[in-house]
This record gives sequence, structure tokens and C-alpha cells, in this order.
Amino acid sequence: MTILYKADPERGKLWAQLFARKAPGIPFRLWPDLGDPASVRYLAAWQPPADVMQTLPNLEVIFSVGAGIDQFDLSGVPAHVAVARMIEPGIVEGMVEYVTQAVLTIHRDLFDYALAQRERVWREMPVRAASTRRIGVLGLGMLGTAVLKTLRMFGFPCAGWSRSPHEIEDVECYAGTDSLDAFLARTDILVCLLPLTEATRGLIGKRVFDTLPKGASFINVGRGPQVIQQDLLNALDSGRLHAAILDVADPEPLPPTHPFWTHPRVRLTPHIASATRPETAVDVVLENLRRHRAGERMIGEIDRARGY
Ligand code: NDP
Ligand code: OXD
Repeated sequence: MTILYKADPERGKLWAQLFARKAPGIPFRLWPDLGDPASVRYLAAWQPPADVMQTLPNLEVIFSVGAGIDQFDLSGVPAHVAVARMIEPGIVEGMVEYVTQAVLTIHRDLFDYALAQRERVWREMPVRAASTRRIGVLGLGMLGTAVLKTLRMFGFPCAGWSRSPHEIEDVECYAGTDSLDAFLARTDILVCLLPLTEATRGLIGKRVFDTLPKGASFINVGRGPQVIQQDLLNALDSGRLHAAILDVADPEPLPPTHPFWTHPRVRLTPHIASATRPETAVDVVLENLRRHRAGERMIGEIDRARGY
């Protein structure tokens, strides 16, 4: 029962070392060195091969090496093949760090100070209390919840929006499409931590930006296609939005001529908000192999009908 890894080759070498140390009895191979394809039961991938079931006919589980699974085309994957996303502490810590720095960048007016520096202008702005800056996070899953638990410690009034009702201490929780406008209307810094599904594709556009208070800002660490990028540019150019910090875009990488690269009110990073940490990820995969063989539900096993 071989496990095959098909993602970043450098990280793959680390996974191979960790498997050799922690589970020497489990054959571990790095794509494209398949060995006997019929012996591959488990695939850990960012992007499975297009014809995955033809290539790996005895596949039983696909593990995403990331928290999201939207990059998988599961249309040709039969229902008996389980799919699990990555739930491990490294991803959570990285995301909490990234979103915290992005929120503080906006909160402490660093976009305006960067523009002033370019003009050689030494000008102080009043420091606004955290208690007057309302944070709203779209998505109350593993990542959205962890981010809110940290941000509330700064004194920001915090809220979150999800599909089903949640209860989180000191966080105003909104659920469902009917509550989206009320959530947006009380949000000065909007953070997207939604999975990409048919329901969230293109969700964040003019209507959302127009419902936020004027001068609000936007941080996207979810997925690029959730945003209508032209609407975002229009909202920034009209002053409706103050700034945007984008870790994800559509496509990735953005073409060199895309206006986001040079927009003074956009800060871009190349999808690095957080990443799986091999040391902890391998432990989760090993636990999931045990669970799968014992017929138990795996950590991060997704609901294919729901799409996340
Ligand atoms: P989870 O599956 O744990 O949480 C998803 C949340 O989104 C849930 O609260 C869910 O609601 C909510 N949600 C899903 N669909 C809808 C909808 N239609 N309307 C309202 N709420 C909805 O995901 P994670 O927190 O682990 O990760 C979120 C996403 O972050 C990933 O899918 C990935 O796209 C992105 N990501 C980005 C990274 C980066 O480096 N930029 C790194 C890691 C992840 P409910 O609770 O009711 O089910
Ligand atoms: C992920 C990502 O989903 O890196 O883990 O985006």
C-alpha cells in the first residue's frame, strides 16, 4: 500500500525523510517515480494527475497537501475514493500571523504612510483605537475561527459569517445569505477565509463593496476566483474601499500587465499566507492512514456534495 506524493518536489524530499523515519514500513514514492501504479493506494497531492483513476487504478484516498481542495477535479473520481484536506497546526499558525499583520497594516495606516514616504512627507496621523475598528471574517472554519480568536485579543470588535450557525466567545456570529448584508454593514476590515465552491465563486463584488461602510478595506486569503477583480479595482479607484491586501488572485500568477501589481492601494503576496508544515502534516497523514484502515472517519475528510 504505497503512498505517492505529488506536490512541491523540495517539500516532497522532506516528506520522504519523515516517512522513512516515522513509518519505515510504509512504501513512500515521489511523483513521477510511481513504481508499480497498481500498488498506490494513497495520494498526497496539490494537483492530482488529470486522469488520476487511469493512472492509479487502486487509489483509495486523496489527501490534499493544503487546506483547500478546490484545485482538485473530482469529476472522474468515484465516490469510494475518500478525499481529505490538510488540517494541521502549521497552516493555522501561518494564517493567524498573516492575517494579523494584514489587519494591523491597515489599522495602523501603513498604506498612507508608504505613500507619504514616497513623497518624502513626514506627517503623523491620529492613532485610532482598536475598539473602533470592526473586523469581519467570511468563513468560520478552522482558519477563520483561529484568526478571530487572535484578533479579538487586540480589542477589535470581531464578527464572522458562515453557512451554519456558530458560537464563538466575543465574536458576533452571522449565518446564511440572509445575514450577509448586516454582517458587511458593520465591518471595517473584511477578511475572506472561505473555501472556493460554486456558492462562493464571484461572491465578492460590487454588491459586497457597496454594502461595506465607505472607506472599509479588504483582505483576501481565500481564493482569487471568489472576487470580481474589476469590481475591486473600481471600488478602490472610487474611494469606496481604502485598501486591499491580496494573497490570492485569479489567475496565479497574475499577468505582468495586471493593474494589481502597481496599484498604490493594493498589496500583493504570491499565495504564501500559510503553508503546510511537513513535520506536522506527516503526523496527520499517518493518523489518517490508521483511521482509514480502521474504517474510521479521517481528519479533514471532506463532504464531496458540499464541496469543502
Ligand atoms: P473550513 O472548511 O474549516 O471552513 C470553511 C468556512 O467557510 C466554514 O465556516 C463554512 O461554513 C464557511 N462557508 C463555506 N461555504 C460558505 C457559504 N456558501 N456561505 C457562507 N459560509 C460558507 O476551511 P478552512 O478555514 O480550513 O480554510 C478556508 C479556506 O482558506 C480554504 O478553503 C482555502 O481556500 C483558504 N486557504 C488559503 C491559504 C493561503 O495561503 N492563502 C492557506 C490555507 C487555506 P460552515 O461552518 O457553516 O460549514
Ligand atoms: C491551502 C493553500 O489551501 O495553501 O492550503 O492555499
